[in-house]
Amino acid sequence: MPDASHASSPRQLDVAIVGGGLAGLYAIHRLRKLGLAVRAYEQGSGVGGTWFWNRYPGARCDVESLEYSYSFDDGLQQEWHWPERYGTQPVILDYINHVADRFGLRRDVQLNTRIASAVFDDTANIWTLTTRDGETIRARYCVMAAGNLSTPRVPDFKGIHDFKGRWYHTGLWPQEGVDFTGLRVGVIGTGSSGVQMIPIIARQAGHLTVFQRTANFSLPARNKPMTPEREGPHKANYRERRAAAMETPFAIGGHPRPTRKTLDVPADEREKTYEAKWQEGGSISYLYSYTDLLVNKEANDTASEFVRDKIRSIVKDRRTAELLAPKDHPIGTKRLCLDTDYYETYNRPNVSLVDVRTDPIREITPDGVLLQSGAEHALDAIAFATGFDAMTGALNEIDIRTTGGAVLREHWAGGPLTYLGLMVSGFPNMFVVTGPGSPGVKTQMIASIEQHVDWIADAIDHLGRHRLDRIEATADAEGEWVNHVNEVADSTLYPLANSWYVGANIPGKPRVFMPYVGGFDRYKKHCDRVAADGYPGFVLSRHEAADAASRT
Ligand code: NA7
Repeated sequence: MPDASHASSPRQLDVAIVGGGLAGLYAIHRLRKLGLAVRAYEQGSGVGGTWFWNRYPGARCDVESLEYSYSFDDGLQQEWHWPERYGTQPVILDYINHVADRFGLRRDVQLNTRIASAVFDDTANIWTLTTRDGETIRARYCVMAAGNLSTPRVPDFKGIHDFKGRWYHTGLWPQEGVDFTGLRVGVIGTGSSGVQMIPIIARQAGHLTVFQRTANFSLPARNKPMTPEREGPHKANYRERRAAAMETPFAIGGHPRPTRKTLDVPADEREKTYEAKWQEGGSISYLYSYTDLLVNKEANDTASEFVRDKIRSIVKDRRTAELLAPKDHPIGTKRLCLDTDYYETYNRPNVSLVDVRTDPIREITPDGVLLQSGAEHALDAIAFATGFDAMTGALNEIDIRTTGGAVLREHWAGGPLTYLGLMVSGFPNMFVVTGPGSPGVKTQMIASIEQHVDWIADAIDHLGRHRLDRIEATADAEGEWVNHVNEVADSTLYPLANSWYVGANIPGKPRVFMPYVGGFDRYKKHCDRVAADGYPGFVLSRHEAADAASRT
């Protein structure tokens, strides 16, 4: 419960952290080590963020578990045992809870607390955060660790509230789980969440109807139990492996970098390479087949067609296979899904695929889903796998402004503007973890979280050591960075896809390519250089009014 005792006298912090997921927890740990008074505010009733909320059947990380974990403490990474190649949601949530206990983080997390507004007082040099329950918190610095895929979106379908059955969203899945046994179930959406969930629901449901607007590429995960032969050598060289991962574009180690261009390789050799990668499982390995798969359309076509042919060979019904074979985007330009038996599921007699690209959903009726053509699909339950207001949704839900008149929603009305994805001009002392303009979502997320939080902690430490107390990105640096992010994206195939990277799943959202796709390695070096050079692109200052206020 929110701590009502602070309603009248605001809590005073050095750093207020919004979010109690992987980023918020590490921020507590890292900033506390600087001797700062910190506290994280988390709307969930438990820590874990994404892994707290996304409890849909089959929810699993698509990065291997030995990689997708914190690196900041060697004892932690040595003692934790991951039971499988890829972590499931329950196991990852257990891990996060273990971390919270092991490092005593819970005492600085306030659960069930949603931040409604954050206002920076330009004169007093202080952020004031207000919770939905009216508690106020004052802090010198504010760290937004609110997540990139944390604002679930159910499309605004007419009639949804009159549906007689039960409906769910993957990102707000009931903690007690859902029993679909024998029911007529509809899944709307075939991104990563739908692709993971569909095979499992198909095994429970009486009948499963999948409503697909856009086919996505999916590769076999080839999940398997962790073996001592896999775990032992990895842990024996964990530090070296983590350091090597920092030198890669996705912050994921263990995959040799490609050296050859796709079209320099004879077609039969290419097929063998793709086949080996398909058998190996995982997305990085496949995208690392050749150097140019994400920048050369003709090269990409070969990798895309290989997967389309796989789909055609697995799915028996030809029409269904063609519907499932993506043709509107190059492979890898949308989040590449990993699955277990996804395409095979469409061979089950109790599963049908409905193409809502050619015949869109008109409305949800009390009995099911009605399409524009008039066709109606009777359902007992609907699972929305329709995604999130990605990257900007969580911050835009908070009323973030300054007494000087800056309003984040207005500043970002045409798309998010940041410098390095870390700060926003006009909003001093507010840091963003893995936000738009950073490579976060295109990398092993925990590596990016640690890199961002370390950079933020070092910046705050730098300010303190130089008796400074304000840092702000300049508008020029922000503009240059946004241009750079766009230029890099435009040199790749990414902008060809309608994905959440460009906000395409949210009607009316400005189409801007949000992640930095120049690579984690390049980005980290750039951030390190900015810090080493005394923070060019930022204005660092000492704030007299705040000094006066703090003396009174
Ligand atoms: P995604 O990847 O955004 O997928 C959402 C899916 O829902 C996608 O197939 C959408 O089709 C579909 N969708 C959205 N709105 C509609 C409507 N109105 N009608 C029909 N279909 C719709 O979200 P996920 O949760 O699967 O994955 C998010 C990330 O989490 C993932 O990338 C990983 O990083 C982890 P569309 O493609 O827009 O045509």
